[in-house]
Parts: sequence; C-alpha cells; structure tokens
Amino acid sequence: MLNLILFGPPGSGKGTQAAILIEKYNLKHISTGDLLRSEVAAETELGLEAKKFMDKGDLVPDEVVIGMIGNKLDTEANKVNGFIFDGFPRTVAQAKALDSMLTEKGLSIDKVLSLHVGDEEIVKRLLQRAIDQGRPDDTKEVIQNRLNVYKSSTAVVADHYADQLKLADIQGEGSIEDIASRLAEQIDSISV
Ligand code: B4P
Repeated sequence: MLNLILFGPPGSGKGTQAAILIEKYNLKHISTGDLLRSEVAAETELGLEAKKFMDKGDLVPDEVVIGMIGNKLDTEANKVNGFIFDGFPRTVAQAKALDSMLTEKGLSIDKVLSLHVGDEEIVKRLLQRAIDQGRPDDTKEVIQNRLNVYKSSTAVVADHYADQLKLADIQGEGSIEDIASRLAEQIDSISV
C-alpha cells in the first residue's frame, strides 16, 4: 500500500495533481471536497448541513468529515493499492483521527506532499475557476475567508506530519506538468 496526502491551501492544485497521480500510481482518490459536493448535489441531510459551511468558506465540522472518511476506508481499504487523500486532513483533530483509523487497519501515511503557492496566484486561479465552473465558493469574499481559515486552522497540520518526518515541501507554482514531475520525484523516493 502507498498512502499519500496532498496538502496545501485552497487552489494550490491538490485536485488537479491528484487526478494525474491516481493514474500514474494506480491509487484511489479520496477528496473530501468532492465527497461533500456530491452530498450537496444529492440534497442529503449531510449535504444540506455541509452546504451552510461550504458556501461561506468555513470548515465543515470535524465529526462529519471524519465519519465520511471512515466509511470510505471501511469499504475501500482491502480493494486498492493505496489512497491519495486530497483536502483531508484539514485540522489537527482530523489528522489524529486519520492516523488512528489507518493504524486500526495496519496502515499508515507514507508521505505528505505540501504544495506551496502564493496568495496572489491562488486568488487568480480561483477567480478563473469561478468563470470556468461557477463554483459557489469561488467568489472574492469567500476565497479570502478560505485563505484565512487555511492559515488559522489547517496550516498547522503540516507540523503534525513534519514531527513524523513525513512532510515534503513542493513548489506549487509553474506548469501543471512540472509540478506533477516534482511530486513524482518525491513519491519515487519513498521505499515501500
Ligand atoms: P476543496 O474541494 O478541497 O477545495 P479547494 O481547497 O479549493 O481545492 P481544489 O482541489 O478544488 O482546488 P485545486 O487546487 O485543485 O474544498 C471545498 C470546501 O469543502 C472547503 O472550503 C470546506 O468548506 C469543505 N471541506 C473540504 N474538505 C474538508 C475537510 N477535510 N474538513 C472540513 N471541511 C472541508 O485547483 C484550483 C484551480 O487552480 C483549478 O481551477 C485548476 O485548474 C487551477 N490550477 C491547478 N494547478 C494549476 C497550475 N499549476 N497553474 C495554474 N492553474 C492551476
């Protein structure tokens, strides 16, 4: 098993790069953003609750997101070569919960790939996505809140994995192909 976390601020290219890496390494993609958006689209109880937070750019409560990941791990863990977690964990509580859910299954995270992108570039990318895809949380005010939430609640998750010697910092600006090569170099250096 090869288990990776793609980490970084909103708009740092996590979803974009995950799509490339799952093909290259034959891994299962778990994006909490995608899972939550499909709950919203299906108008489930969970989705209706999550939407209130997502539309403002706030984090959905930990217990909701952790429960969702727990279900995925239970149904998928014995069927796949490994996971790429994208957009999860976003708080230290989520990171600790992930560590223990994996330990229970005899698994662990191999590497956390942390994409670094400046605020100005992030705002530019997300405003462009607003034009291309019309996501409700890609407005100027909500983007600013998402960046603030990242700095106040999520950035510290990197320290949790740095303490475990699993953190790799990657320059996340440049062409999508160049960034994919930088990530592959890090992944190929893991001995599993
Ligand atoms: P996410 O769906 O995770 O949204 P995101 O942080 O914006 O990342 P995304 O993967 O979409 O963007 P990417 O960088 O690939 O979360 C949405 C919301 O869900 C959160 O705000 C929160 O409310 C909730 N949520 C999700 N997970 C949660 C959790 N664990 N706990 C609590 N709440 C949670 O791409 C951005 C754009 O940049 C794309 O349009 C892409 O085309 C472009 N791009 C990518 N790479 C580029 C490059 N190299 N150059 C130029 N453009 C590039």
